[in-house]
Amino acid sequence: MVFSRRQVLGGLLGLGVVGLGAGGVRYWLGRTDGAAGHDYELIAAPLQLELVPGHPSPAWAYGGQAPGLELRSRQGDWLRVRFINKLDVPTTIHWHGIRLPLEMDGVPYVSQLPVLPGEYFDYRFKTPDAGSFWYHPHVASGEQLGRGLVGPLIVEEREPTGFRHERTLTLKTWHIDEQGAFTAFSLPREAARGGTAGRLSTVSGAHLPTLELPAGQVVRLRLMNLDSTLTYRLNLPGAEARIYALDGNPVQPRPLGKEYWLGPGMRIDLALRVPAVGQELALRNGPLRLATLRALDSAGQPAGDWPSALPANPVAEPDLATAETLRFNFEWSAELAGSGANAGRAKYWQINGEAWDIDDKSCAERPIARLKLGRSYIFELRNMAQYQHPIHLHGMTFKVLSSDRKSILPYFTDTYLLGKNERARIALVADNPGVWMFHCHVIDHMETGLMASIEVA
Ligand SMILES: [Cu+2]
Repeated sequence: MVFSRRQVLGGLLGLGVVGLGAGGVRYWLGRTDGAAGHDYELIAAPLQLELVPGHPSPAWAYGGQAPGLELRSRQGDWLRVRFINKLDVPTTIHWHGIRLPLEMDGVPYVSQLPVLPGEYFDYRFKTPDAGSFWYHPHVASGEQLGRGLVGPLIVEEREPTGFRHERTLTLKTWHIDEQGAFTAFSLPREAARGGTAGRLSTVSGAHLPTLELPAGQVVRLRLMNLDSTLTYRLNLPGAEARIYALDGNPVQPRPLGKEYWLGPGMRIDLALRVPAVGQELALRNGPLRLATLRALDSAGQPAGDWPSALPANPVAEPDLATAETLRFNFEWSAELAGSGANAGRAKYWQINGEAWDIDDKSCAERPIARLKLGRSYIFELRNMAQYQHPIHLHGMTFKVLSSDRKSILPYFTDTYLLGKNERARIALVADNPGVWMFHCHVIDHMETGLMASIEVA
């Protein structure tokens, strides 16, 4: 594997995000090629974040925010991000859900070398699919995501959709105590179960915020679970809400229903009809309020209509008739942090009998499956334990076909929430060459074994 030469930062201190005001703007206008320059200068740096009033937390931020700056691209265009590491630890950026070349995928020692303190790395890739995506490191993920290195990436449709209003709502529950100090991102007894949960819920960086939305209008809510552990059982009691996209891929619009289980790394795009002026809705996780949505006077705008379905993304349709079936068992592992030859990190989880070791740089040289470029595959996923696993594949989008636990309307995604003891079938066309991570997005599970690589060649 050949890596790009390390790019060492010189004379760039003090620069912010080029040309951007707060909240991000459409930055792709007037841009035609990916050859030179960049659209964003994105800095990772420490930030004192006030999550608990009066008590700063020593967070890590992208673009001076945690969760990070919202990046925007347009379907089919290049996104060019100069990433500058001003932390005192190595890091990378992985672009969750984006189908891109391996060398832009942000996995240390697989797609690139870690970006060392003081260095920069130019990420440049086309964004083939429109939707709600996100970005985060793939190095020391428990701490780095835990301290706030997570951010939304919105890829806009090429043509206007029927939505006139939209809001991005990021969900993250922080591992901090009542004084704002960080608590353990991983506890062994939790890692071996559902993962170590945080304590303070936030929506777009604020605890229990009140968010104002235009009364009577239909608003696209991009809800993104950027948490390391929690599955949110999202519900909006009394609301008129319809699902328009799951994890960055459009679906036929349908009612939100009672609740939707949004696992770590997953996203859901809802159309919400905002009620009359002054009325409020509760965005909840099960019975727990996450945020209040308040309807604000929308200054005489005519009532909004439900937009038509979003245009499908150009994802190849797997050929089920010729597809080869591969089986993946997600299991508990008995291998605890040992001594002697087994010294090191505990491994509580494994895939087909193999536990990934995040400290072993050679793991990716032993892919758990080798796929032939251009062929279709069916993966049978089997969860052998009673904890759920949001299973994520890098580099390619897959189609969820069926489950033994619930009825599935087949849809394309990058992450599937595999429920306890569930069996599910997914399918894909192996159309992106490389060595791709296949892992659980409960970070505690990933860091204690539940990761593998899949080679496409
Ligand atoms: Cu898991």
